Amino acid sequence: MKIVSLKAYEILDSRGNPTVMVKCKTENGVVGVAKVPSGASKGKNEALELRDGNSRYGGKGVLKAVRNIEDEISRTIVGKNVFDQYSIDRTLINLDGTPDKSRLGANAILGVSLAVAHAAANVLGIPLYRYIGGVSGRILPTPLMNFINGGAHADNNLDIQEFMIVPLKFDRFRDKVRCGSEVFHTLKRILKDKGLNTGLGDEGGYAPNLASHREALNLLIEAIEKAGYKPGEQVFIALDCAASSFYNEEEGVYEFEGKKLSGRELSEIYAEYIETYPIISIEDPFAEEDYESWKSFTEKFGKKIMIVGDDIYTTNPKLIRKGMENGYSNAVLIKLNQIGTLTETLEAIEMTKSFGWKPIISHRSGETEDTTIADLAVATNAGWIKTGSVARSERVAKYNRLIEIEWEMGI
Ligand code: 2PG
Ligand code: MG
Repeated sequence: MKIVSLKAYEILDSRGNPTVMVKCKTENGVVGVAKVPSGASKGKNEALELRDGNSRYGGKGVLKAVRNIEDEISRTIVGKNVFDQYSIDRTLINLDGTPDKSRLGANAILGVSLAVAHAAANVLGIPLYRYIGGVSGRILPTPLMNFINGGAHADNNLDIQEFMIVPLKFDRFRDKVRCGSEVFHTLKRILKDKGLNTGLGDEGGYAPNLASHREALNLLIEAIEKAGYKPGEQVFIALDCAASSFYNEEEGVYEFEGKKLSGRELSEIYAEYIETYPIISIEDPFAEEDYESWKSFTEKFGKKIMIVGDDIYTTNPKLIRKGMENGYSNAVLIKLNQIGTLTETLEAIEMTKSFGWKPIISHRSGETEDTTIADLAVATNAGWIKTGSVARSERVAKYNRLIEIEWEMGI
């Protein structure tokens, strides 16, 4: 089934910044649509998001990426078989010709790669998770729900970027969502009673100023309990420290809660958190270049919790392999736009699993209503998804899509 056209549009993401939308049309008139997300706390090795850099949208326009899709990429991809996903992705990578997809833009390339996959699924009349996962994609992921936002995602005083609850011990996905929603609303009441701000951050979690990171953890525990759930039995806690964002590269120290800390001192603080709270996962506990801290922390806690590499791997199979060889972590955050094509993302997931590590399929802080990651999580049996809070439609869209898939599967 031939691709007959690629159309691209400059649209907005959830932060009001421009991003890329792509429509791929096949010869029988079927269309596949994809909308590309965008991060705020980025790894240094991420594929490059092409921005115009002129006066429009404060330099963030994506008209160059749009033009690249409609000119050069269209000329190469139109006429190809929509089912040749691997070969289309390879063609895009070769056409770009740079290691970080900076010539055509990873936003342009990912938009096309995903629009092609959606078109292929639509031609077959099957959902995307079935197209990607075939009969083997069947596991609904456990969500890591970000209820307190800090770091680069909020204007408050929290260094740690994401405080998440993990409703784990429930049979069905929709029960995990219900638990999340109940805890979220209970947390709002608690914040209100304490006179704390209930405004939301970029990923839909609350973003109050707090006395310490421990206060954030205590608030989550209180909310879980007051909502009628048992922390440490049914509901757990996960953190994304995004530590590169509070790492002072020149001095080689972490600027955390107003102090300057070494990697070892920061590890000790995390160790205390792990002892006190039912933490099952810590993402980016250290800066992406602080390999020694990653390694010794994983040696100590790798058997007990998930230690998740995001900025350190950027969904890049080569970097994930290096992490495995050196024992940096035991889990990998998977973001389509860090690497830039669907098939490279699938390769990263496969590799992660082949080491016995856990993949966590993830949104970006700048999102759209696109729900590809929900289908991807089911298709690959990833087991985990991180897609923000239960408020704000760009986050909720993913939860709703997973609820729909669960019903469709008859679970
Ligand atoms: C992260 C992500 C998503 P951003 O650090 O894991 O939560 O944030 O998209 O800003 O990189
Ligand atoms: Mg992260």
